Amino acid sequence: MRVPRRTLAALLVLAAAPAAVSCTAAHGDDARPGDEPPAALAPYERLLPAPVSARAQGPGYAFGPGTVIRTGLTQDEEVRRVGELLAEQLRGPSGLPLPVVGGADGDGIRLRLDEGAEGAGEEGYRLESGPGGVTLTARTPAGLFHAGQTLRQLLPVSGPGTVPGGTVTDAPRFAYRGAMVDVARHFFTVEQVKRYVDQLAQYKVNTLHLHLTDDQGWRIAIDSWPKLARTGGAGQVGGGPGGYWTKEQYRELVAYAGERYVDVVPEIDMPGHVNAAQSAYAELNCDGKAREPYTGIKVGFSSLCVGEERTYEFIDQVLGELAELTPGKYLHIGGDEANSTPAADYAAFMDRAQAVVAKHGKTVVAWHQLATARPAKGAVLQYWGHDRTPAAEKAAVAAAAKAGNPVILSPADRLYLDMKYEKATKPGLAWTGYVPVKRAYSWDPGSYLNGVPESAVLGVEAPLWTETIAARGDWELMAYPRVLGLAELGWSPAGALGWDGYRRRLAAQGPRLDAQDIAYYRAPDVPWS
Ligand code: NGO
Repeated sequence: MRVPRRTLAALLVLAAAPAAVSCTAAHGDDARPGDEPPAALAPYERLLPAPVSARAQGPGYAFGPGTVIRTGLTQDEEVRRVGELLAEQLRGPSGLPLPVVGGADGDGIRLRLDEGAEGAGEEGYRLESGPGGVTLTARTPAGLFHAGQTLRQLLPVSGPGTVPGGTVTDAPRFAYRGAMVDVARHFFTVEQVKRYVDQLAQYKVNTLHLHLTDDQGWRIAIDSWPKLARTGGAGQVGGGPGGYWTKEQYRELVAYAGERYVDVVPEIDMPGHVNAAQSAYAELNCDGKAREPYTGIKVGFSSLCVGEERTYEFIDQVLGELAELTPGKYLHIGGDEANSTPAADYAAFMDRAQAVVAKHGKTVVAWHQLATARPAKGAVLQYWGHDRTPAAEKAAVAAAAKAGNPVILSPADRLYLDMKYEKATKPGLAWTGYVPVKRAYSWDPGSYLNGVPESAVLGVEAPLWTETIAARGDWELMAYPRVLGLAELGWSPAGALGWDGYRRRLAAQGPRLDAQDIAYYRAPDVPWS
C-alpha cells in the first residue's frame, strides 16, 4: 500500500512549485536551544505528520455556525460514520452544532469517496479548501478519516475559525504505523487505552499492538484456560492489584480502534515471558509445579515446556480464541528473550507456534529473534535492536528480509518510549542510553538497517513498556512528544523529514496537546510557545 515512488516525486515537485507555500521540508539538523524562537508557521506548514504536498492559495472557508458536514451521494454507511466521528471531534473544540447530512452539493465540509482518486492508495486523500467549503476526497473511508484529521489541524485549537484556502495531497510512506502498550507489567483499563487510540489516530498512526501477557501478568480472558486471567492477572510489577480484560472489553476496544482506522495486533509472548501463565497452571511447567507470582522486572527466566504436547494444546486454544476475537490479520507471538529455552528448543517451538497462527488464519508477527530460528513465509519481524546490537544479529534480520520477511522497525534506542529522555526523567529505563526527542526522530527507516531496503520495511512502531509506568501521567510524559516523531517517520515522505522543520511543527502542536490535557515532556530543544 505504498504510493509509487514516481507519484511521490511528482507530488513533491508540485509542492515545491513557486506559487506554493510548501510544507517546510527543512534539512537543518542542529538543535539550538536558546536561539530566538522561530517565526510562527502558517497552518499548511505546521501539519504533522508533514504531508506529501500542501499549499496555501486564495481565500479560505469560514467554519462557523452554519457549517454542515456532507457525506456524499453514495449513501455509504461507512462514509456516514466517518462524517459523524469527524463532527464529534470538531464539535468539542469549536462549540458548533455541525449537523451531518447526505448529499455532496452545497457549502460545508464535503466527504467524497472517489475510487479513481489518483495516487491516494489505501489511505491517502486530497483536501481542498476555498470560500465554498472544504472537500475531502479519498479512495477509501480510511483516507477520508485521515483527511478529517488534517482538517482538524487546519482549524484553531478552540472556537470557530477559518480553514485557510489551499490544497493538501497526501498518502503514507509506510503501511504500518504502530504504537504498542504493555498492559502486562502494569495493568491499564480499556478506557485508558481508548484515550491513547484517540490521541494517536489524529496523527495517522494506524496500528495498536497490545502486549497482553508477560511474567508479571496475563491480561486477557481465555475461556478454555480461565485461571490465566483470574489467577495470572491478579498481580503486577511492584505487587499492586493487577487486572484483566474480559472478552467483551477487548472486543469493545478493537471496535473502537477500528472506527478510527487503527488495527489491533494482540501479542501473547512465548516461549519466554510466561511466568504469569505458569503461576496459574502447574501443567505448563516441565516439573509440574506452579510458579510463584512475579512482581519484579527481571527478564529471561521463564520458558514454556517445549517437549510437552500439552504446551501445544495450550497455545492452540489461546491463539484460537484470540484469533476469533481479532479482526486484524496479525497475531504477535513474542519470541524475545527466550534465555531459558535452549536454541534448538526455541526453533522447534517457534516452528509449531507459527503453524498454529497459520491454522487460525492469521499472519505471524514476532520480535526479531525469530530470524535466528526459522521464520515462516511472510512472518513479520519486529526489530528492536539498537546501535550496539551485534552485527550477526542484524545480519540474520537482513537475511530474513532478503528471503521475503517484512520488517517492522522499533529500534530500542530510538523508538522505545520507556527510555528516559535524560538523567532527570523520573519514570523509565535507560538500558539503551537516554533517548531525547531529537534522537527518537532523527533517523531514516528506509535506510536504517544494512541489508533491509525500504521495500522490506512494513513500517515503524513505538513500544511503551511499563515496568516503571503505572499511571496516565507517566505514560503520557514518556510517549509525548516522542510518539509524534514516530507518526511522522511512518507517514511523511523521506524528503519532508528533518529535525529543524520537525521541531517547529512539533512546537506548533503544543497548544493542541495542552487542549487535550496530554501531559507531555517539554523538550528543551523544541521551540514551544
Ligand atoms: C525488551 C524486553 C521487554 C522489556 C523492554 C524494556 C523486548 C522486545 N523485550 O524489549 O521485556 O520490557 O525491553 O525496555
